[in-house]
Parts: sequence; structure tokens; C-alpha cells
Amino acid sequence: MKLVLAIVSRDDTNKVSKELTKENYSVTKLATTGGFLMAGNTTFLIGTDDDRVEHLISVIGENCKTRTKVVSSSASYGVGSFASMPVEVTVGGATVFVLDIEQFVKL
Ligand code: 2BA
Repeated sequence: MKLVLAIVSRDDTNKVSKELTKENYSVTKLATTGGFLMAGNTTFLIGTDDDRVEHLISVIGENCKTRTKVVSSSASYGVGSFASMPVEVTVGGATVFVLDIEQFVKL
């Protein structure tokens, strides 16, 4: 068994969530905030069998779009930054972590 943590842009959350449920994955969604852009994103927690992880990752990937966004560098480095040069960053897509699960119990 694996626990997949997938961080997805807020704009793609509904699409990813719908598709995962349609494909019979059990999903928990957490409202999270990216440390760099300080923008809202969603972290999905998905517990699944080892042999479904590849399929799960492909479903997530197919439903996330990558975009570029120009942000002020002061947004990135916080208060106290003197320069506020625009910086182009790639947002969207998904950041995925796959963890081994020692035990899975439902009580
Ligand atoms: P944020 O931290 O808000 O980062 C948004 C995007 O800004 C990143 O996209 C990346 O393109 C850029 N970025 C982040 N840190 C940067 C830096 N120090 N210098 C220049 N550009 C930077 P992604 O890499 O696709 O990450 C999307 C979101 O996924 C992140 O939002 C964060 O919430 C999460 N994330 C990404 N990598 C992570 C990691 N290793 N551990 C934990 N969370 C991570």
C-alpha cells in the first residue's frame, strides 16, 4: 500500500478530484498554501494499492495544466525585500510524493 500526496494548483482541483473519484480512488483534500507564491493550492491524500500508483499519477497528470505566471519577487521573498522585479514562474502541473505505508487500518 502507498500514500500518494499530490499538490495541485487550485484551478485544477475540481477536475482532478472528479476524475479520481470516477476512477474509484479514495481521496482526502486539504486546502494548502505554496510557500513560494503564497497562493492557495490543494494537497490530495490518496491511499491506494501499489499496482494502481502509476495509473493514479497518470490521472492526476492528465487533469493538471502547466501555466506560466509573472509574480513580483517581493511576493516571493516576503516583507523586507527591497527589489520587486517581476519573476516568471511555472505553476500548475502537480508535485507528487509516493510514500510506503506500514499499516492501514479503518476502525
Ligand atoms: P509554491 O511554493 O508556491 O511554488 C510555486 C512555483 O514557484 C513552483 O512550482 C516553482 O515553479 C516556483 N518556485 C518555487 N520555489 C521557488 C524558488 N525558491 N525559486 C524559484 N522558483 C520557485 P512547482 O514546483 O510546480 O510547485 C507547486 C507547489 O507544490 C509549490 O507551491 C508547493 O506548494 C508545492 N511543492 C513543490 N515542491 C515541493 C517540495 N519539494 N516540498 C513540498 N512542497 C512542494
